[in-house]
Amino acid sequence: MAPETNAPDFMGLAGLLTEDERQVQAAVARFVDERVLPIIADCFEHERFPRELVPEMAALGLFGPTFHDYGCAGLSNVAYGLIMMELERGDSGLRSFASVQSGLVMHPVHTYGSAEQKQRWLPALAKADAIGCFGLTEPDGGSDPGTMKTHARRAGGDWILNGAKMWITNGTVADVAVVWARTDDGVRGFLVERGTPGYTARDIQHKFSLRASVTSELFFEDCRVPEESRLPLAEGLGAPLSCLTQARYGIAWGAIGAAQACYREALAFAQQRVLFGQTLVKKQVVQQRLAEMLRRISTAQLLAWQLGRLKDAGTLHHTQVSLAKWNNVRMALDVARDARDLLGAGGISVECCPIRHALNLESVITYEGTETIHQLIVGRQITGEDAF
Ligand code: TGC
Ligand code: FAD
Repeated sequence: MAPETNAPDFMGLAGLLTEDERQVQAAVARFVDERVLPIIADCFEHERFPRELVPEMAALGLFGPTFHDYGCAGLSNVAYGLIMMELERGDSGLRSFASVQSGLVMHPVHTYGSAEQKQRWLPALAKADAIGCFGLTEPDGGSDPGTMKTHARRAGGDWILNGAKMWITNGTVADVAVVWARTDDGVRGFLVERGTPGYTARDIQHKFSLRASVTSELFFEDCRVPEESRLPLAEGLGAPLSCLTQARYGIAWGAIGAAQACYREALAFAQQRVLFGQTLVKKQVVQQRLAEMLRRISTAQLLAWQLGRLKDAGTLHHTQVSLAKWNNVRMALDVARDARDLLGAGGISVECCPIRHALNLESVITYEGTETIHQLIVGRQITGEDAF
């Protein structure tokens, strides 16, 4: 059978999926085609997060889909990855929203929370009756969270938080913030509710990337939270870093969707653009560029799929996620930039998707560990030497 070159699925990823996984992917693809693509360029241009889509995403079961309890769907990790891939084919902003809600908020509550915290928050987060955000990065540097300044001190049975978090997705729309702070006993996590005295959030304006996503600063000034709001099982920096592994896993899949969208638009353009008496697809250099995009997308797909298999088997190591996040986001950014160039001048318009994806991917390659950080994580795994 001839390989599929339009989606593209050249190496037959679809054939490696279960029927359930294929159905999940098809449902999310339909949602993206019908509900996201018609509005997303306008949202990006006008710096608007399409919040009206969130209840529909919840109804599709896209939040916390791998959990088997609290009203979640109990899907495989491969299915979760496919969800991320389809959402990011729409826009990195929507995938970001889902990454944060599932990987950075539901995951820590599920893994490190008390029975009461889980009961209170997980069903609400799954239904998007509550929105969450994750505050780790600080104004003085995100790559080294071990040096965070935000701190929490005990005051009777409560905790008093002081500090600031920066570049926080969903910050001003969140009902609950997972906040990481230094204490006398090491790093601890707190669930801070919107409206708690001393906790404020403010949007970061003038972004030229992820314009269809809310990014905020969080401030804590003598913010008092009860001991019941501390995540009891989260002890040390390993807890927030384990959450990053979940989100990075989703990004390794998501970036493929962005690349697929760019490749398809470049291919369609090259098939109809006539220059020097021929369509662009008849030019050797153009074929080489399209083949290069396809090669890189195909290898990223297989990498992501194997990552999902390892995660489903419970044997995934976080350094493998680093390698895939680095590879797949770099791939997507390069594909988006090249697709933008193939479209010529029209490629700078928001009416064509590659410029939007390329600008978004400038954030994606920075957040959840910059490319350099992931190279150093893999380097440390190879050599045993810490070169941060
Ligand atoms: P290090 O000594 O390496 O680690 C401390 C402890 O944590 C363990 N660990 C991990 N566990 C699970 N998953 C991971 N990814 C882990 N990485 C490390 C480690 O084994 C150790 O455990 P133990 O028991 O031995 O204590 O800590 P370090 O201070 O040397 O830091 C290493 C480094 C640089 C890799 C880490 O700080 C890092 O990953 N920095 C990058 C920070 C980052 O990615 N921030 C992301 C913020 S959230 C975000 O960007 C959301 S974007 C959301 C969206 O919109 O999609
Ligand atoms: P820095 O850490 O200051 O890094 C600056 C440069 O130094 C980078 O090029 C980096 O690669 C390089 N560098 C760092 N360390 C080394 C080294 N050892 N050797 C050589 N070079 C090095 N954070 C959250 O906590 N929650 C969120 O929801 C969230 N959402 C985000 C949304 C967006 C749109 C963006 C852009 C960021 C978001 N972040 C979030 C923050 C993100 O995780 C950080 O931006 C990222 O971790 C990098 O931190 P930094 O920006 O402070 O850069």
